[in-house]
Amino acid sequence: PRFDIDLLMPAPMMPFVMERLDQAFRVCKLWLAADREALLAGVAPRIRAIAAGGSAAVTADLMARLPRLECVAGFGVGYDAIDAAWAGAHGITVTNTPDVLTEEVADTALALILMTVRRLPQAERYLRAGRWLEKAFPLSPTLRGRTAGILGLGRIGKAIAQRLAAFGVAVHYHGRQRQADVALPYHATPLDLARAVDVLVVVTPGGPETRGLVNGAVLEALGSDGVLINIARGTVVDEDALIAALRDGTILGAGLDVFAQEPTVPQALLDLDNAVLLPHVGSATLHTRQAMGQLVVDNLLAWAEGRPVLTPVPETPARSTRGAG
Ligand code: 8YV
Repeated sequence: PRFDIDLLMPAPMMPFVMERLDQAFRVCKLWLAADREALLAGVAPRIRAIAAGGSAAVTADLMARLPRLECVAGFGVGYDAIDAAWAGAHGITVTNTPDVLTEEVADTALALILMTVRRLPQAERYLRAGRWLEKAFPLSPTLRGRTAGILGLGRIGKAIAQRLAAFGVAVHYHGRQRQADVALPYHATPLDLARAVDVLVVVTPGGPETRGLVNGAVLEALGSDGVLINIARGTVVDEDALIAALRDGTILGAGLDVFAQEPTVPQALLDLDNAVLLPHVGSATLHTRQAMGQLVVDNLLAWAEGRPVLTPVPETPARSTRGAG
């Protein structure tokens, strides 16, 4: 390899990412080991970087076992599986893959909104079941005249808002702070936002700060004509409260790309006809996943060459981006 650096890879990544990392580093592929614990104990003193693919958890416990760790490069814009606060406090750089997936995820969100409101998956199932031959598919609810609320108006939230505007849908938002340069109506709490809209789109980061933010009260405020869309993290929504709200008509429907315990989806959700369920495909195109994978590689190469990493997360202290030298 090009660098005299040991890199830990806890879970498999895209083949081209693994190839490029193999060319640059000595890569310890943890998932291949028969005895992971033994392998980890052996390499731990030498590991200086982690490439964290998929939902591989990079916990404080794991990082604390790696005394020379300097850089954790995550695949994905969301990095709730990485304890970035702990890393930041210990001078460890954490990177994610923002920007390159923004438009893709926003496209998925719009698709999910239309699928859910217009009941398009149900209509397709109806056709395939041969039921069209008997009678026309029942008339569906509409996007016309709706107001959407973006919960978390970051890069992806703004790309969704832009698309909704093109569809003639009014957009409001809630975030931790009102944004001075945003003209959209702001609501100080998720509850206030839910009261004002009938499509609630969850685009917040995951993690402890947003856990259960969309609870039973928020769903009740969204109302019986309301639609919940979640393309963020399953943890942001109280899944049990959502199931109850879908079942008893507290809300009209839900479009979900993310779940609390992926890839397990509760049977209660599978049983509900007013839920549209996708297997976490928000960014899942070859084009966008390649861009994300390349950004993981580029962040690690920048760090190894002593350059600033391209996309550090905010928890990363500035001084830790000095690189490996
Ligand atoms: C990926 C994501 O599916 O970027 C994110 O935060 O959730 C998705 O792009 C995820 O990184 C797991 O591979």
